[in-house]
Amino acid sequence: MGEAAAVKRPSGRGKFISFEGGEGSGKSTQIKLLAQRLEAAKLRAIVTREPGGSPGAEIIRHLVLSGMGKLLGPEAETLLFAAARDDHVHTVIEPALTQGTWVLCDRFSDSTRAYQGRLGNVPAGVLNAMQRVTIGDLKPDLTIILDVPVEVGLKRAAARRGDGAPDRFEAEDIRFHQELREAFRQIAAEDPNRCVLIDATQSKDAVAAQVWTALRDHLFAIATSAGTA
Ligand code: T5A
Repeated sequence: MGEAAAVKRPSGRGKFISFEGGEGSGKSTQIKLLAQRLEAAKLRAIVTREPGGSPGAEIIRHLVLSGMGKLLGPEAETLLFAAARDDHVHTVIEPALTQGTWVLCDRFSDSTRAYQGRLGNVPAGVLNAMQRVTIGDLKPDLTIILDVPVEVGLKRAAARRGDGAPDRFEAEDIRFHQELREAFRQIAAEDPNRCVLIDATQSKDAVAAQVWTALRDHLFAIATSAGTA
């Protein structure tokens, strides 16, 4: 039986899947592999990213990753991420989900919790207020958190970058990245119904197989048991 026939597909609103993790953990690689697999299963999906994903948000992405936001301080930098997310959610993510298209997003609000919250010490009350304005009740149906030791992730990111300069966050010191890893592991532990933590030191294909298992267990199983497939 082919993959398309084997998967019971839900109808109606699209599913929202975010990928999170430290620098170089393999998010972009896994999103591409998942998009190909969903396409083979005849599911309509778009791949997008944060910061960015819409024309307005891509302008803010450029600003933030250049280091400009850092000069303004953690709270102002958080506002920039929030402005980018607001545009992205309203012009790309929500319209796609409403049309039944699945959305695969490279980073979303958990990145704000980890980078600006835990690492930037922006208070939870500030983050919650911004979240209410930008995304309201929207949250991913499934979040894949790719976990790699910091040295592995930074080495991969450096190899991919070649001679280019590290961006605003890649340039932070090793302790920053270690705490970041802990922040994502904590997010996964606190919300096991939504988050799946995957050991991303494995081969690309082995990680992709675990991503697919997570979809099957968290999304397809729910859709099937709800009788919507
Ligand atoms: N940010 C973002 C915030 O501070 N707050 C927020 O709210 C949001 C949304 C975005 C930055 O913005 C910050 C976080 C980020 O620092 P970015 O340029 O989008 O920056 O970069 P990242 O999201 O950090 O992603 P990276 O581009 O660093 O890495 P990926 O996508 O995780 O990794 P990927 O797939 O490009 O892989 C890196 C290299 O490793 C290889 C790949 O081929 C590639 O060469 N690789 C593997 N090698 C061996 N085994 C595997 N399993 C491999 N998987 C991938």
